[in-house]
Amino acid sequence: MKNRAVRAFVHHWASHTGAAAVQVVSPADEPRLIEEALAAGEIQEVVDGRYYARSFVKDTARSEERTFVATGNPGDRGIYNNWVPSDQIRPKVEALMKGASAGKVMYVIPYFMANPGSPLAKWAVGLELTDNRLVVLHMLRMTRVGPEYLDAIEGDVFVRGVHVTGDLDQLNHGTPEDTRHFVTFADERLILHFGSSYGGNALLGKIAHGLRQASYDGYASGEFLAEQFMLIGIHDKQTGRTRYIAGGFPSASGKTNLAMLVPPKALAGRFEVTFLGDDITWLYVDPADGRLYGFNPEFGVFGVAKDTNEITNPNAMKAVGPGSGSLLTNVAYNEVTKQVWWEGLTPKAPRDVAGWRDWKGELISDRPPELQAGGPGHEWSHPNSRFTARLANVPNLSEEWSNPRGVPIDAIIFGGRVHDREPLIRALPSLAAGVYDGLTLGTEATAAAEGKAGVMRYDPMSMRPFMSYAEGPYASHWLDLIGRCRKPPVFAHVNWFQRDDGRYIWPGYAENLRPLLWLLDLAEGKVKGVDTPVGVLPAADELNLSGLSLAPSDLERLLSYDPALWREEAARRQEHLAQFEELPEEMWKAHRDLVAKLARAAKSP
Ligand code: SPV
Ligand code: MN
Repeated sequence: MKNRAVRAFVHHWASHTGAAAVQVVSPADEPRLIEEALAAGEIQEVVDGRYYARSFVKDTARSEERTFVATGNPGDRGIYNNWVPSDQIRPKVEALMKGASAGKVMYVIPYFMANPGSPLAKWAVGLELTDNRLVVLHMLRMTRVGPEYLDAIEGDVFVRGVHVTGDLDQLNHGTPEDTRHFVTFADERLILHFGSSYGGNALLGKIAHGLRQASYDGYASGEFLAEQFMLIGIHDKQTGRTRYIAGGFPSASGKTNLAMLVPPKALAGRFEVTFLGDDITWLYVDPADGRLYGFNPEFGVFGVAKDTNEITNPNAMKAVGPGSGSLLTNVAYNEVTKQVWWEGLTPKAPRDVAGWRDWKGELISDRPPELQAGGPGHEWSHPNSRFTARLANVPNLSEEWSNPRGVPIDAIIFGGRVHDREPLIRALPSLAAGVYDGLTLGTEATAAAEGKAGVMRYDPMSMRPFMSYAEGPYASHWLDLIGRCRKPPVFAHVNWFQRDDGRYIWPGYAENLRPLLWLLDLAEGKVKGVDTPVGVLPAADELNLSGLSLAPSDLERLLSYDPALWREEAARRQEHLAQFEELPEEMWKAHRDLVAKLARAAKSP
């Protein structure tokens, strides 16, 4: 690698971590690294050119408590970003990393979070140093890798990432002495992650650079937004047009399924959904046409395996299918047949348990007979088990995926899991109402996750775990940036999760295309909708329901709202918003508008 700043950085950290050797990675190294990882037992073969890995049992997900944003400016402290002063945390992380890669190879991964030629190219260049070969194999799928990306730059404008695995058995996970540290020094564009080799904790291009660092850069420069959004095209074969929707949904609430959607039979003749991204979108305004453009900075999909099957996500099944070279992590593995299984892949776990091991590596046949079929608390796979596939393997990948400019965004949607209050879809009448809706986005804690089941966890813009600066300025930046559009996108809130006594009222998955088509019709004035205090809802006859049988009472529930529940929600939002300093007045005004409309709605019969 030619860049002097790159060489200096590598020298410094190789010496600090005590690595035994340094290797620069390019895609040509993939076959060799696979061979080495197989030989070392780090991965195992899955039938037809795929690979299986297990992570350390206590290292299976992101850890929000151990993730920090550090800067030199106390004004960057927000409610959710876990801000710490850089000078306080830097010595701690550096001490933990000192000598911690002794005897290991330090892999140098030059990567790029955009398409070459992107107007945001300057923010997309990164360098990850890691002492873990499996992390390299993931990065080769999740990012564009190659020394040329860093050789092309002048000076030192690249994100510097150092990942040191540490002795995973000795990190005191979940105790007051927990030594894991995942720190983004946002004003220095430096990422130091110590103590995990899993997912976003270790693949630094993804959420550390792609979300935390990039959203800070976007704010500091005033030029862009980086959000945990999926990005799709909806192509209408009748008109020949494709319109684009970006959407924020909290982690693990169906973004990948939505982005890979195959239209239901009755709509498939006319519409096609094309995949741009399933987890991250960078957004900017092109002054040439005054439109908001978005692109996916990633090169692959790191998707939740649980419940992925031919019905919920047929395209994902193909993306991880034979010959795809995909990696599967923490699912169940059969060491005899070399097959994989996860909860929801089929209704029941394989009946013949011979050769099967659960995600911890334990033989299913060693379990007492009544626990061999799995079930709550005894799952074969981990709930955060994942597949890692290249975008090139996603069957509905958009032709525009490699367009350096990205795609013009027609609509922005937000959605969480809400069992009673949120209608199927409600369009929001203005930019301020849309940003307000994003800031008050919430999802109900499920029994499996943290928090009390059913209790609302607010997750602003679905960025709560990835916030890098304070929420007030964050809202201002949104208003400012999208306010520059001459043709701004429409905003809407969606909810696939309304329940009636536990039963989901809306079938979800492929059917989710229907409310999105309504939104696009509304944006073009083809339908009018029904004006309510919470936004514009579809009239029952405006939703294309052909081929779907839905009880009229269910449809009515999906397309209505309950003012009493919304008044309770408005009171919670008041508290939620009051935490944020320097919240722009437009947000309070949007909140007061909602409260006033709800009060009037309550008085009418
Ligand atoms: C998420 O948790 O939102 C992810 C997976 O996308 S990870 O990269 O591990 O954060
Ligand atoms: Mn995510």
